[in-house]
Amino acid sequence: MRVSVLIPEYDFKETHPEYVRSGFRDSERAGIPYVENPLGLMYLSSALKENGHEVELIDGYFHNREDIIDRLKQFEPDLVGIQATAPFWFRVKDISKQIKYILDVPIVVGGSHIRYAGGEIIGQSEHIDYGIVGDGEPAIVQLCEVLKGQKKPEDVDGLFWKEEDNVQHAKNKTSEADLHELPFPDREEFDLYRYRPSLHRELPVTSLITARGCKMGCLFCHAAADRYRTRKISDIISEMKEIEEQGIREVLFYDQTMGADRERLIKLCEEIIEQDFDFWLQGNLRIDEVDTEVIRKMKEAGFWKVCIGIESGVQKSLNKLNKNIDVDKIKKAVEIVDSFDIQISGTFILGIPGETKEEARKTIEFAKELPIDFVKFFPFTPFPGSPIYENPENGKIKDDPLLLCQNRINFVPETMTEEELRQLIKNGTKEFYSRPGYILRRIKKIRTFEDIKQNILGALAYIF
Ligand code: B12
Ligand code: SF4
Repeated sequence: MRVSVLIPEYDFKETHPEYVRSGFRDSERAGIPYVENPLGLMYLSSALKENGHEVELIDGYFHNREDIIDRLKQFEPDLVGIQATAPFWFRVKDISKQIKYILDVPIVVGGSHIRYAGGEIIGQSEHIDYGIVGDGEPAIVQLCEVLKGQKKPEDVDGLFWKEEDNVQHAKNKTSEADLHELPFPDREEFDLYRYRPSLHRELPVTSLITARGCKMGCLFCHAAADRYRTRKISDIISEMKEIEEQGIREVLFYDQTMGADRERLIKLCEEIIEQDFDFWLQGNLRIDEVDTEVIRKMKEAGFWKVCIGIESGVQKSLNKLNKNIDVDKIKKAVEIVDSFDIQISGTFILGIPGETKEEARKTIEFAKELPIDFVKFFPFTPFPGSPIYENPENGKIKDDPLLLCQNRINFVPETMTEEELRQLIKNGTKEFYSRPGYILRRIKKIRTFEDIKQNILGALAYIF
C-alpha cells in the first residue's frame, strides 16, 4: 500500500506570540529555527517499509497547507496518517476534512494527543476514520492488513474506528511495540541538516531513543501513563554506528530520563566509550539519578549537556506535582553535574496549583542560585486526559487549545492572576539570563562555532 504520514503545517507565531513580542529568547527572532526531527514518523516509516509499503513523510514545519495537499495529490496514498498534539488537534480535524474531500482515502490519527486524551476523541471528527493509541509501528502496519481485508480491527492493539458513528475499539486499547523487533528509524526520508534543536553543538543532529515510557508518575506528565521499556544496548550501539556512517555529528537522546536504570546507563556509556564514537551527546536526567560515577561515565561518553526537570524550589509544590524529589538534594545534584563541565538545562514550572506569587518568586531565586546554563520557566499546563484536566483543583483551565503549547498560559491558579503569572515567567527569564556572572559563564563555555553563533543570536534576541 501507499501510505502518507504527515504533521500538519505549523506557525511559530501561534505558539510563541508573547515571545515574539517581548523579544525574549525566541529562536525565530534570533534566527535559530528551532525544530527537531520527528522520530515517531521516522519509526512509522521504517516499520511500514519493512512490511513492503511505500511511504511518504511530510513535516508541516517546512510546508504550508497548499504544499501538503499538492504532495498528497502527487503521491496518491491509499492511507493517510496524521500526527496529533493537543494544541493542534483543531488543525488535524481541519486538514482531515480537506484531505477527505480531495482524496477520499482512509485517515488514521496517532501521536501524543491520541495517546493521552484517548482514541474515543476520533468521534469529534466525521472525517477521521481510525485512531491509534500508543506505539504506532505495529498498529499502522496491521491497519494496512485490515484495509486489505486480511485482519479484523478488533485484533489490532490500540486501534479505534467508527461503526455507524459510534467509536469502537480493539480488545486491547493500547499498542505496545516490541522494541527489540523494531527496525531502526528511517533517517533517509528527511534532510537532517534542516533540523536544529534550540541548543546544539554541531550539525547535523538527530534523535535516538534507548527506552520508552517512565517509571515515575508526576502529575503533569504524559509519560506517567506509558510503561517503561528498554532496548538492547547492542541495538543502540548498532544504530549509533549507522548514524555515524550517515555523517551525524550530534545525538539527542529522547528517553524521558536516561538514568531510570542506573546500571544500564553506566553500561551504555561504557559501550559508547569502547566504540570511541565522536558524537556530541545530550539527554534527560532526573535529580535523583545523579551521582558522581554516573556523571563521570556520561562525560567520558560525550555528553555535553543534560536537561533536568527541576520544576520548583518549593518542597510543597514538588510534592503537589508528585515529583518525588527533595529540594535539598537538587543543589547537590546540579553541582555534581556542573563539576564535570556538563552543561545543564533546568526546566521549572510556575503557577502550580496552590502556589502563591511569593512561592513562584522563590523558585526563580532558586534557579538563579543554581550553577545551571539554560532555564525554561513553563506555565503549569494540564493536558486533556490528565487527572487535573478532568478535575481542575485550585484554579481555572482556559478553553483555547493553542494555549496547550506550554509557552502560553492555559491554567491560572486561584492564588495569582494571569497577569502576575505572565510577569513571573517574563521577569524570571530576563533576570536569569541578564546576570553578569551568567554572561561570563557562557563565554567560558564556548567550544564550537555553533556555540558562538547561538550565544550571539541569543543575546541579540534580548537586546532588540
Ligand atoms: C521531540 C519533540 C518535539 C520536536 C519534534 C516533534 C515531532 N513531530 O516529533 C519539536 C521540537 C518540533 C516539538 C514540537 C512541539 N511539541 Co513536542 N515533543 C517532543 C518529545 C520530547 C519527543 C517526541 C518523540 O519523538 N518521541 C519518541 C517517538 C518514538 O514517539 P512519538 O513521537 O510519540 O511517536 C510514536 C507514537 O506517538 C505514535 N505516533 C506518532 N505520530 C503518529 C502518527 C500516526 C498517524 C500514528 C498512527 C501514530 C503516531 O507512533 C510513534 C512510534 O511509536 C515529546 C515528549 C516525549 N518524550 O514524547 C514532546 C511532545 C510530543 N511535544 C509536545 C508539544 C506540546 C509540542 C509543541 C506544541 C510545543 C510548542 N510549544 O510549539 C510543538 C507541536 C508540534 C506539532 N507540530 O504538533 C507535547 C504534546 C502533548 C500532548 N498531549 O499532545 C509532548 C508530549 C511533550 C509534553 N509536553 O508532554 N516536539
Ligand atoms: S516528569 Fe519526568 S520523571 Fe516525571 S513522569 Fe514525566 S518523564 Fe517521568
